[in-house]
Amino acid sequence: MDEKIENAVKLIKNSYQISVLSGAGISAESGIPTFRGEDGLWKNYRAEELATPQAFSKDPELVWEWYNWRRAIISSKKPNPAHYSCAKLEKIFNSKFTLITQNVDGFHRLAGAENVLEIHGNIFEVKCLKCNIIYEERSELDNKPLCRECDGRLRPNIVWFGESLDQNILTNVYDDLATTELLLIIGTSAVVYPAASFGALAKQNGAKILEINLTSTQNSQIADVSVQGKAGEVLPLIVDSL
Ligand code: BJW
Ligand code: ZN
Repeated sequence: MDEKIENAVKLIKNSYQISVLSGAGISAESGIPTFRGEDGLWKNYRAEELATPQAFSKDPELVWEWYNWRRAIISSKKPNPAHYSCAKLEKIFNSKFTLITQNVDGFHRLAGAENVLEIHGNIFEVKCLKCNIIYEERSELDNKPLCRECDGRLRPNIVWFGESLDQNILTNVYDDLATTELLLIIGTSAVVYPAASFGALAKQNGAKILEINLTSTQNSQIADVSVQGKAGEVLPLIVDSL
């Protein structure tokens, strides 16, 4: 076995409580475009230009067009071996396992994981700007969707730049990062805060860090083991050796 994989297996075996922080890279092999890098553009817009409350106020139909395009892609794809390996880890560690994801595609739950903290929301949920109701909406939407309760304007239930993350979810995240013994950081460029700081925080709190990514990131420097490769290939190798 590759030495890095062997070391990764050891890190997991030596832990009683583990956590995962995932980003867009874990869904890349499912065929979901990541945000940054070559496939991160949509009609020449960057995510930073569309995922803001200002962009939505200025041109809600454009922002909905982007989300409807992404909703359609995600609906037509499925979880990959990396998502299933995370669910397997939860089966092994039971209540001593937490999955923190920046992804809004819902693939971790679809693959069977239960203790999932979706810190940036879920693309299949909508929020009414008039009555504030949040509900799941999987059916196809037009670019000017209205609330089923009050006819108010809907937005995606997603955390945009400049918006606060849900306080209850954040409390759970920070509680977890205070006690976890190992944080697996999978497929995130670690440039968007606060998630970009979770690795360093866990490390300060005494956790070991295992990173899986195609390239190096700011987390590579603090990682105890950093494996460069595809999550859908590397993670099953590790988990199936436990
Ligand atoms: C693979 C792979 C394979 C590919 N296998 N790997 C402190 C300092 C500076 C700025 C701030 C700060 N605190 C807050 C801010 C402002 C801002 C921010 O961070 N800005 C930065 C850009 C500098 N943060 C916020 O506004 C957050 N709110 C907040 O903090 O509120 C309080 C506050 C507000 C204002 C000021 C101060 C405090 C909210 C952030 C919300 C982010 N939302 C988005 C879009 C909405 C979701 C959606 O529509 O889907 O979430 S942005 C977008 O980036 C999305 C992602 O979840 C997020 C992270 O991206 P991710 O997952 O890392 O993807 P990529 O594409 O960047 O990387 C993919 C990685 O995978 C790469 O590394 C590849 O190599 C790898 N890879 N294939 C393994 N097969
Ligand atoms: Zn409403």
